[in-house]
Amino acid sequence: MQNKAKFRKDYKKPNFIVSDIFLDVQLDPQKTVVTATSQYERVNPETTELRLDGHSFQFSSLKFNNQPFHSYQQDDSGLTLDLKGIDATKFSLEIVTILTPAANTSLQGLYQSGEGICTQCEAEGFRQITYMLDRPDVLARYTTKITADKQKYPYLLSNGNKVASGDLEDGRHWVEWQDPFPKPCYLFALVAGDFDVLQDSFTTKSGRNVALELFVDRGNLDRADWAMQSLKRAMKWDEERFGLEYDLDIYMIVAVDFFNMGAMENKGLNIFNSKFVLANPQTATDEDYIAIESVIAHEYFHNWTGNRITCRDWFQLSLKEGLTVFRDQEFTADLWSRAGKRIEDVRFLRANQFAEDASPMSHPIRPEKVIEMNNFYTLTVYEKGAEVIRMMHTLLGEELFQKGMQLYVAEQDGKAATCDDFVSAMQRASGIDLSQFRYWYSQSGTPELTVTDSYDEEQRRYTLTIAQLTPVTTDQMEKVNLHIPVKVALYDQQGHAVAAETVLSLTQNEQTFAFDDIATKPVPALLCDFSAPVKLQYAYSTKQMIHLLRYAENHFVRWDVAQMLFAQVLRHNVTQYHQGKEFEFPAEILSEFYQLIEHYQQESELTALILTLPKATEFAELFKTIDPDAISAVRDFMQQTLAEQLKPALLKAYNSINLNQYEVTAEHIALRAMRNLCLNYLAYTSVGNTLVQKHYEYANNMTDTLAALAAATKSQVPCAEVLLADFEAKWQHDGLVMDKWFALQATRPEADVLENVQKLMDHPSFNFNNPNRVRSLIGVFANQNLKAFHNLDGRGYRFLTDILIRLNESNPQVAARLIEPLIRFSRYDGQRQTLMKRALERLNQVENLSADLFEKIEKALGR
Ligand code: B3K
Ligand code: ZN
Repeated sequence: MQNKAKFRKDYKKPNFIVSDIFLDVQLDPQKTVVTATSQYERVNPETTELRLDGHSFQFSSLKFNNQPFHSYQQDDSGLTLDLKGIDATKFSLEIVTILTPAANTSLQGLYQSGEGICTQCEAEGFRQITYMLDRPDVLARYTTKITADKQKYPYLLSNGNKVASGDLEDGRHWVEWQDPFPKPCYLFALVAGDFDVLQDSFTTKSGRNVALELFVDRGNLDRADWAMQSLKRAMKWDEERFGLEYDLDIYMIVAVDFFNMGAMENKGLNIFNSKFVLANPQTATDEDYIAIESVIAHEYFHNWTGNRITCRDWFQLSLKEGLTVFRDQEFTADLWSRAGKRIEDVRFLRANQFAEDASPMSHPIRPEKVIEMNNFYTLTVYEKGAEVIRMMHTLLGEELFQKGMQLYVAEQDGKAATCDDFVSAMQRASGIDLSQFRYWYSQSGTPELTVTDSYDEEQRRYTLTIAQLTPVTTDQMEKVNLHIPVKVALYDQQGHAVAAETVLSLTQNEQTFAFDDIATKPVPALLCDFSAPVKLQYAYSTKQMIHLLRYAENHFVRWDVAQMLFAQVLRHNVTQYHQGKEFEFPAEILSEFYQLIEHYQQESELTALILTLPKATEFAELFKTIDPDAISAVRDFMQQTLAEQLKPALLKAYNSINLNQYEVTAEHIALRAMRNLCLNYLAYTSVGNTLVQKHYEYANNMTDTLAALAAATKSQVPCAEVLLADFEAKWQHDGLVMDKWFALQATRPEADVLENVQKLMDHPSFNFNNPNRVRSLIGVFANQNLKAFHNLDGRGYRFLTDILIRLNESNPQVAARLIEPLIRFSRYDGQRQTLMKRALERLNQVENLSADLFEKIEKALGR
């Protein structure tokens, strides 16, 4: 029953709609009583049956128009009401359910987090609270009355505006909330707890005053400021760049410790994983600061792209997620550095989304078939979805894109829309034909572009021939040609741009583009700014790559050719490894890097990004069949060689950077990144131990502390143990900070790293029911420690399987995320494949296998 697939093509309009819901919640962690009184309307007069979704609670009673009603059938996923012979045009249902939030470890529906109680309803969690038409195209107005113990839960929150409150004689109190905006039930939220509150306000461009409230656990106010400032920046930016203004009188954010993902955009009441709220210089790194700002913005931006305009059905998820990721990426780019943001996003996409698209989970950004919706909050729907929006932006330009946005908002406000509605608005507003472009929504897989060129001296003509091919994926055997924007520029031998950046529209299988009036054979900069989420093949010589590294105006291009240089060294040496030959590192590349460091002051952010050696897992994506041992050995060699050969320049740069005061500014972040990049390499040289120890000792912020600790553990300098112990002693009371320590432990290069990880599961700061801890220790081990997890003794696989069996019971959603490295077995050699498949078979035998795990195992084993 629960493992039944749903198909996009089967979408049907609802037979009934709900206009209003009154929720009376008598809250208690052991026994919560929910009385839901809803106004239904039948919109399909033919129907005599009302099917409601609901499970995981105790069903107490049902009334139809205030009368007890018994004409229903209950099963393990819902309730079917038989309305034959009854006037059911308009009616009310009163449903009473009983819940136990304290026992709900799935962290969906209503659950206890720490001392508080909160909800998570997206995608289908509301049905764990009461019976409901739990689908995003049923929009209702909510009134929520919460009653609970006043001392334990002084704050009782829900969506919308507070309309009434009062005290009861038994020590309980109640608050009533009303949300004037009709919404799908996945946007419902409720929070009860004792918090410290940071209050602020924002005046919208039309002059309305919005109260801003940020709720954090008591004692955490000193870590709340950055999130609040971020919110205000996001509100302002959305008005300026997209013309979109906030609509309610109050905006609340609550930080909780137990949360399955990053955050949730519930109308007027965002609930956040505390990881994406809490920050001060002592506890958060520069990276954390930027991530917090971006998630705060992302959830805020959903108020328009997600809440005001929601999805017709869950297959359309990218309508709100792809678009909102695009919006948060643009926000960060506008506020910080456009090139830096682009580089980080592309690095992430290539290492993770490309891998997903080459896995059994491959699916289009608008999936066709789903068993467990939570499995489709993927990098494909989110990140590739954002790339698809970005390509439209590239094809239309900012002005026409904004025109398209305005049309989309005007047409769809207050409705549940589809991806087609969005593209259609873009096409009509711009007059640009997007008919072929739409295939990006239905086709999975990473397209491959093969580029060849020729130069005709006599005609002074340079031609680029670009061919496209999307290799078949597990979900889709037939592929079509896509409309791909390819941004290119041409450089002459002196490094001058002889053809400025221009967007070529590739629509056919193979196309030739000519550039006239080109005096000498140029070097092409291809896919500038990563204008499309594709893999690119062009036979660059080392000389050409170095030329672009030096002269390209586009910072992304410069970073990208450095990636190609690293890839070239890696590939060559993996072959050497397999042939038992010595490793080599071309001197011309080393000297180019040396020069870059010498001149880092011109562009410290870019230099640090260029010289960051890709992680083993990033390198792995360059291969069809991954050899973890070879990749790790070569990467170690590259790290060591770069460290030794660049040492004088690294030391000089390191010593030239002195930041006394910690400031979260673009300039300081870039300089810290550069200094810590130097430290990271220098740790592998003779000065390593002393330098790392000093760096740790003098650090006045978490960015530097963690940089020292990471450098120490990765390079295995003698002081590593002492520093790890010092950090542990200092932070063991704080799970969020300890996550950084757990993650470092999980990626240690020592041979006994797995035993260590297993031991750490008993650490007082570890908690198996907290997804952040599980991800930091176990997730990082399985996903980032390429060598140890894939050890041929098979212990890494067995360990993960044991964990997954436990999580299948306690938190299937987290289990389904964690299983990813196992289902990707086809990327490894036969021996590892056998071991990994054995692990999956074992999981498959588990009784009560959740839909979440079932769906992925089924796909992986090809059933
Ligand atoms: N919309 C939520 C994600 C919900 C995930 C449900 N499994 C957060 C976001 O994307 O903003
Ligand atoms: Zn989102």
